[in-house]
Amino acid sequence: KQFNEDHDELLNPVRQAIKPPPMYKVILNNDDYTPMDFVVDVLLKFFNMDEEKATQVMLTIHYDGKGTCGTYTSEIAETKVSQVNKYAKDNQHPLKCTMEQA
Ligand code: TYC
Repeated sequence: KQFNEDHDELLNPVRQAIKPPPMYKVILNNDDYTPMDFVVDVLLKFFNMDEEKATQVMLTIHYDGKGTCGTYTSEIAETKVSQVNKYAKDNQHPLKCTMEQA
């Protein structure tokens, strides 16, 4: 019994180290002004989608109010959110990108 308890305690840092990291969904939110073509462009440019997938995701967002563009670790998700929001702002569109835990 004592052996098993010691063994368990020794394995704890190993279990922590191999635990998968928390994942985050990167989300695009619908609005009334951003052109559909610009949203498709964002999905092609930042989320490595092909034209057909990008069009499908853009229409889902348009009809449902928001949609998931991809699922990433916190660091990569944060980078995508900043890049997309900067790209939208630089092009004077109100498009908003956000993230939430998957
Ligand atoms: N609703 C926009 C329009 O009709 C298109 C749009 C789609 C905007 C998705 C934002 O995340 C978005 N032009």
